[in-house]
Amino acid sequence: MATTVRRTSCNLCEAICGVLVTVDDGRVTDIRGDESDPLSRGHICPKAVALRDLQEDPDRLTTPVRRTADGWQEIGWDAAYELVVGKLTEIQREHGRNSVGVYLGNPNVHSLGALTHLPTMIRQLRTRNRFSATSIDQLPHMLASYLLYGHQLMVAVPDIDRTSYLLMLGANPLASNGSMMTAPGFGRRLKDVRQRDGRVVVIDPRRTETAAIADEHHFVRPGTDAAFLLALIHQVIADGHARPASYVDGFAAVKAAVEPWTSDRAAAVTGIDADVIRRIATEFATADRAACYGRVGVSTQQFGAICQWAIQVLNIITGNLDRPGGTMFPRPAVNALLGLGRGHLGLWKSRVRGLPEFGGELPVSTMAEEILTPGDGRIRAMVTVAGNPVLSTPSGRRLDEALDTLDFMVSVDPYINETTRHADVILPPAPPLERDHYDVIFHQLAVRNTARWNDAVLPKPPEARHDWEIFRDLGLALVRRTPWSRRKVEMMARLRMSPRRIVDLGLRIGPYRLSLRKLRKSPGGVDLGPLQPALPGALRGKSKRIDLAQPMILDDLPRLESLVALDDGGLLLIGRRHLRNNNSWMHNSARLVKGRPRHQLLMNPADLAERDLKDGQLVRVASVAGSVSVEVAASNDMMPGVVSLPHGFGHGREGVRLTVASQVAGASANDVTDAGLTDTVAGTAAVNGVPVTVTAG
Ligand SMILES: Nc1nc2c(c(=O)[nH]1)N[C@H]1C(S)=C(S)[C@@H](COP(=O)(O)OP(=O)(O)OC[C@H]3O[C@@H](n4cnc5c(=O)[nH]c(N)nc54)[C@H](O)[C@@H]3O)O[C@H]1N2
Ligand SMILES: Nc1nc2c(c(=O)[nH]1)N[C@H]1C(S)=C(S)[C@@H](COP(=O)(O)OP(=O)(O)OC[C@H]3O[C@@H](n4cnc5c(=O)[nH]c(N)nc54)[C@H](O)[C@@H]3O)O[C@H]1N2
Ligand code: SF4
Ligand SMILES: [Mo]
Repeated sequence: MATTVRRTSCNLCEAICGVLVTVDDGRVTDIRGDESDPLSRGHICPKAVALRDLQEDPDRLTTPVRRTADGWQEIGWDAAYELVVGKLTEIQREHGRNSVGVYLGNPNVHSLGALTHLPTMIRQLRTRNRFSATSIDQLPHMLASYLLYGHQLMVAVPDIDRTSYLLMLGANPLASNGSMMTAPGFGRRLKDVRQRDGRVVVIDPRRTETAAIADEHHFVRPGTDAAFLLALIHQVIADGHARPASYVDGFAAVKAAVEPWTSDRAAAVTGIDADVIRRIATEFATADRAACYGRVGVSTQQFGAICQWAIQVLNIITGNLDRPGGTMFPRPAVNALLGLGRGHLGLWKSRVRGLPEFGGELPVSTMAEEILTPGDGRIRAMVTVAGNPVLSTPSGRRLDEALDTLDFMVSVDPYINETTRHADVILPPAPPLERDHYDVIFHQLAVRNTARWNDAVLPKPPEARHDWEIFRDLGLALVRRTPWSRRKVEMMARLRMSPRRIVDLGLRIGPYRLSLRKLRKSPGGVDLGPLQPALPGALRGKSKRIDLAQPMILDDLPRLESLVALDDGGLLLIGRRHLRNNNSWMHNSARLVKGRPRHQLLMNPADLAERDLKDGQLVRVASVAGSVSVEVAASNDMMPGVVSLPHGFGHGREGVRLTVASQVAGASANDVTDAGLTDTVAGTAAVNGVPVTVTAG
């Protein structure tokens, strides 16, 4: 038997762990952590082994399929492209460019080929109805980066390996493995902070797995973190602890804006003791090196933009931005900022609700209404790529129905799931182990500068296509239909360049003058050292200054006045993640889904008792948008008045071809979340803090 051990990386989450894959006669027999990886140092989680399941899953599509009256029929690639491009151009010719909508899902940022070729392909559609997971995820981070640092992707990450005080809000890296900060082995890194006599403080409406290993955890009423953060800033300033750098403007305006937010007022709103708020403010401001970090729980809520701005302001005024152990800007070998514009907000608005675009995309919460509402500019065809918005976006049932009304839909996806079951054509890309990989995005967010290129572990069968080849061929077919222009030539050249060539170029013009040849000599990756201070030089604006006084945010602060009314005895729904789940997919791996069930609604025993409900019974969770029936589990880890339901469950709808997943219990949280509930600043979906009722049934 020919046994080889190949190095690659796991691309299933943002931790990008290095892995060793053993291949026996073309079959994967073992997957383990790579100790020599300079970033992940041997760490992996249970999901890594699922890379093998993805490879071998009999439900995974390997050729394009087309929906017919007699069910799905396999077709050739060229015929599929012709059908797709013909339909899309026909619909656009008849109804205008915006009649084609696009949804780009999460796994795209984990695929090299999607990053190099998908944006160029989508540009050829010239539609303003573009949506992605960004607006139900990290949009507020990108907005804060755009406003303060001049580029939507210039994200400051906590320098976790050197910090002595980490304040975390709305993040559970022990389940998620970290996000908007690539720090594989997050748990171990947290323990190291404490071993160095540092402190880890967690603010979360649930006592999470992360809270359990922190020094301190405080419940916070969902959606009220903004008040907590403003009170911290208030207190830091009142104590005379503010020391913004010389290149920071707008301090006076911030001081005035946080004036009303005393610790006492914030305590009444958040449920966190005023003394605790004051103490955290003092400890944070006087710690050697402190970093404040907030993730999904403080992004996908009604005040996400204020939260992410306030987190930056707290780091900035305490002198922790851009210093070791504070929050810092990575300097990756390929500068991802070059591949993406600086950002913009509100250049156009959504047709029905008038919500603003950000970076060229409209809020995903408007997608269903843009399909369903008659009139000029209505979406009549959809392109979805690596996404399952029926399960992943709010008011999912409505979207499910909306997709049914389309004239045409094409999905680039390896599975027939709750979303792609509506497609007319599905184009499946080759799986991760058959691809070359370089992490353009997550090196940009990593807590240490490293670089790693991986050749594909397994050969791709000749009849399969890489995702970049699919985007190249669709893109070229679309461009060919346009009249000659300089742009046309440029687009064709860009689409024809391979990901290898693009990464090689990026490495060569990058700060370390690497090349693909050099990187391939170290398949375990190269270490480029700890993060380094970079400001003000690295700021994107001409002035090289940071202006804290962003009108868009300051003008939004009065909306916080509504917070006082929240405490009405009702229940607020939040989400959660589990180590062995991955958003709406990977439930089709039997190895991953085994073990104790994880789909239940978690509820504090006092809230159960108040409603005469019993642990384990079926309950109905209802909001103004919809309801689901699901088992409830009593949990003392839940803040009273808050219930938690993970998203991405609720498989097995008609036509779905996910044999294992269809047997997984649970309901879709997004059948309850409400597309009408958004952070109005940039339209981010507020899937945390949704008012619900829970009754028997
Ligand atoms: N209620 C609630 N809803 C949420 C969240 C929440 O916290 N609460 N979280 C939100 C967040 S942060 C996100 S990012 C979204 C994620 O939601 P989506 O953007 O829908 O992403 P996934 O659920 O990861 O969808 C994965 C899809 O991509 C396909 N896929 C996997 N790998 C590839 C590939 O390499 N190529 C292609 N073409 N397809 C592939 C899978 O088959 C699957 O159909 O969900 C959001 N929804
Ligand atoms: N195993 C696994 N890993 C994943 C994913 C997955 O589905 N499974 N998804 C990946 C993706 S797409 C992303 S974006 C990241 C997300 O990474 P994280 O942000 O770490 O995601 P969560 O584990 O959902 O943690 C969010 C926390 O916010 C809390 N929360 C909810 N509402 C509020 C609130 O109002 N205030 C505060 N302070 N907290 C609140 C929740 O209780 C929860 O503990 O994870 C990634 N990693
Ligand atoms: S933490 Fe798990 S899923 Fe994430 S990259 Fe590492 S092995 Fe893959
Ligand atoms: Mo996400």
